[in-house]
Amino acid sequence: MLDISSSVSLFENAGHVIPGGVNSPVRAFKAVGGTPIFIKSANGAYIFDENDNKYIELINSWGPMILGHAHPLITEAVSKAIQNSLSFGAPTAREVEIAELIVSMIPSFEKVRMVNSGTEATMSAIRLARGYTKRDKVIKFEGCYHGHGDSFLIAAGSGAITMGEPNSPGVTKGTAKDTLTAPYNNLEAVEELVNANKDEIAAIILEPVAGNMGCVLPKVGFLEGLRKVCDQHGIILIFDEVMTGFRLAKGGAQEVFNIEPDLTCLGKIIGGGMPVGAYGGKKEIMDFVSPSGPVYQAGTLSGNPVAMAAGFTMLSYLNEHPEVYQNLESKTLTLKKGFETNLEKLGLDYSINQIGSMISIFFTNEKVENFEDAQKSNMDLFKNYFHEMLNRGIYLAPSQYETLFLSDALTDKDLNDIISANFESLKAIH
Ligand code: KE4
Repeated sequence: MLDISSSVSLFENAGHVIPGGVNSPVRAFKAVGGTPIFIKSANGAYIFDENDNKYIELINSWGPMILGHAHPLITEAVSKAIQNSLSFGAPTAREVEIAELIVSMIPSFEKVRMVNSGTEATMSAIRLARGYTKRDKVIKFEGCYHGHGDSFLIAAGSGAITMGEPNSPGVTKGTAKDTLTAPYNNLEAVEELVNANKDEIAAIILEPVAGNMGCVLPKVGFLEGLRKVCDQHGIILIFDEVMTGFRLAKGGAQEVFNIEPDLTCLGKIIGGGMPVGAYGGKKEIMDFVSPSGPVYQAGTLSGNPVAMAAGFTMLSYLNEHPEVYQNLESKTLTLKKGFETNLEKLGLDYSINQIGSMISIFFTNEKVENFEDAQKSNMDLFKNYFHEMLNRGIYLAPSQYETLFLSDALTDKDLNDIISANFESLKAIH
């Protein structure tokens, strides 16, 4: 067992002054139990905790560190930017540069607005869709997470076409009634909702590849079907690419699946590890955003020069080195093949979903195509697996409902170490 005594005492102290001892719930290890590891530093594919234990990293700050931690180009850009002060609250040349770069990278973009988180991006996109269409209702999918905006903290309604119910205290019934939910990959359910709420639906929002119920891919025809429904009924199609943007390709999932949403939300990689989000799309819609239009949205630190320096450096590198995506896919396929071989050797037939550098093992032998399927996973097995891997120095997302993200800093030896730890851990829990 690793000595994590420093994390234990830090977590104890943290609990006295921070709700749950963390600044974001998933970090508290609630789904897997035990003490969250307090990280002191990270470099490339490795993170180090407060007891100097070294882990191979497969969370990468939930996506942003696609090139690995402390990439010299990014740390250098940030160090340089800081010399000129940290924030002006006024327009800067760098914001124009990064906006031009993002518009050139994301197929559906004509204009983009920078914000400070994925949540801000999705909240703003929904408000814009409602303002533009003058309609109130939105459709989201069970198991898709779009940040902590009130309109998204909604459980599925009791019936297929009943309105949503709050799934957090503090979200009002008034808000919940305007969010309808459908099972992911279920086009018929969407058509039923649209027909039952004629001309009342402003937007359909989804993760084009889901990463918040574990990694779940769109079934063939699902995204195309949503595009068609939106075109037929004047509904704004919003891709939440906070995870998939710049991860699956430089143009995100919309490039991979060749589908043009009307609005796209971005986060994570866009900031290179700094707090950045963005939303964008066709100029006809984006020009509805203040100050060019009536839909209000603002932010003191939006387009912050230090964050823009990190983000611009990250995106420029990805834009100029498309080979990163081939590398990432090949490393992830090596991992997937290793996991599949291990499962076969141990007579286990758990499901693995993978696309690009996103991968999840579900502890169920059934296909996982939506949230209901994902819920069939054996959570106790996942929990034990998580800790077996952690104790072997492999840092996984502490929930079955999260996806793993690889970085291009992983070496062949790292991949082999992960595959060996996977075998030993699976063996240990069965
Ligand atoms: P943030 O507000 O956390 O930057 O982004 C919210 C968000 C929006 N859309 C998608 C598809 C997302 O995955 C996220 C945030 N992802 C989680 C991981 N499942 C962030 C980790 C956390 O909540 O601490």
